[in-house]
Amino acid sequence: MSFPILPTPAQPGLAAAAERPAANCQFRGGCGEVASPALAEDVAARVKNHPCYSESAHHHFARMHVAVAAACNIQCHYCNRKFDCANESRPGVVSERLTPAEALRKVLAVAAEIPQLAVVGIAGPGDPLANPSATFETMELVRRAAPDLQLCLSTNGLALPDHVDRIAALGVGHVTVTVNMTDPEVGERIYPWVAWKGRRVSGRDAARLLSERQLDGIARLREKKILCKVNSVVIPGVNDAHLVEVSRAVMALGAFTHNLMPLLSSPEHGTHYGRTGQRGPTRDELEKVQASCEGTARVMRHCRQCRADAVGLLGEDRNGEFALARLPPEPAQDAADVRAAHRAGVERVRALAERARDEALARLSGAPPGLRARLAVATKGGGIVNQHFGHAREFQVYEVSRDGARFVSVRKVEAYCRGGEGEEDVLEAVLRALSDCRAVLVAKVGHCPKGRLAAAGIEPVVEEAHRPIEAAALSWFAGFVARVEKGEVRFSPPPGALPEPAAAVA
Ligand code: CLF
Ligand code: SF4
Repeated sequence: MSFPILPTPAQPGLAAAAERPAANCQFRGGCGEVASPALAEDVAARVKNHPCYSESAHHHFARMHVAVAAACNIQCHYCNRKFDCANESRPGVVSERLTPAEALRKVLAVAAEIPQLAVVGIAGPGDPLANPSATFETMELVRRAAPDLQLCLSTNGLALPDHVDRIAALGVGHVTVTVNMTDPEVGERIYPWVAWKGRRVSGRDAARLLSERQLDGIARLREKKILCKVNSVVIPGVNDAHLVEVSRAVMALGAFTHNLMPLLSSPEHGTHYGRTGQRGPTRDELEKVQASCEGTARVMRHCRQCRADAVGLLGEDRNGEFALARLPPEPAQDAADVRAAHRAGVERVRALAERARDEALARLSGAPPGLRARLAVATKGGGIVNQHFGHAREFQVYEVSRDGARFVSVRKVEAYCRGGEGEEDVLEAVLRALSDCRAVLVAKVGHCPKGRLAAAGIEPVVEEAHRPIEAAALSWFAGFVARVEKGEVRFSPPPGALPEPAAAVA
């Protein structure tokens, strides 16, 4: 028996009310934000500083995961228990597992050092709800010690319906459920078994049970007004064509956003998929699946598939600085006032960035509507073009048009510059990673890579350095439009250009 899909309800917290669009901007969440209808005030307030629920927030706010949840209650073919939970982390051993008391010590130490910290999450290395005592005790301790930090957890959903009341009572505002299928025929190719009431259920029955529990849990989260993000691992040939159905089902139940992540699979991970040669999606395949879901869901595109012990802004991992052995013996003093000052500072920075974006958009009002281009940005945070090309370990790719700058994806790379020397093979890989981009906006770039980028048709741009990303992207685009109009450059649409924003979310 499959889980009954409820009639499509109004999206919790979504209001039809129009928010003032910026100049001619049609993306009401702000350029670069996921295309979506305007958010109700209470929902907007809950997502605006959460780095995973808001693309804009991930430039300014950090999260940390505390690895208190060791056990798991299901088996995924992309997971090897010696490694992290692949639902929320790239494969890699967590450095250390923590007790709730150790987790609190670590949270306070991180909070004292990283004023951007906004969220404490539990995402493994197993499943948080297969370890309810440790998970909830940790959350209680953090809630009492640092009430301004948002609590977040990520689960496979099997035990979710049993714990939603407790989650709500603890004030956990954000829950991620990994939903890879709603069709048990697909599911049996992903999950060999689930543990249920003291026995193992396998095959199609396991997938059916898991799916029913996941969907039931998502519906219950909605009843409690807890924001739910759904993660799906895109597995080519297994669930890639099915994920649009998943998207429809979870959005109908009230999920807030859908995060479609590539399968990470390699023989050395020791997973079933790794051993049997199941590959992950190519960049184009992933973007195609994301685009197919975009008509139904807010699609998250800035996920970094971080580890279950990650610390810092999404693009960085500072966990190594906070190993237990390096922490002060007593809990550090909390620095709530420093975090409050950071939040206030971010508000001022955002206001300035929005003004700069609106001015740039106004200058583009006469640009041809069909003209668009992709560009890459090197940033180390703050929403600014502020990273040296050779130091960048990732580039953020935007698609720009007269309507604004929309976030497309993150391209992870190795840093080109090592010890003052450029690595040729690394540069080749960077050029491949940015092959769909017309330009790369950086704080600085060396002479050699500058020439190689230009030869590859990717314009290295330093003139926009230290400006807010959206304004910088739009400003470069204004120059691009002028050159197209003069016939100096030929326009061709980016491969797999983003679809139009969803008119409404079901
Ligand atoms: Fe962590 Fe997940 Fe909460 Fe974020 S991560 S539990 S929602 S605080 Fe974020 Fe990391 Fe992607 Fe997860 S970037 S893997 S989506
Ligand atoms: Fe591994 Fe996470 Fe799947 Fe459990 S839910 S088997 S920890 S990937």
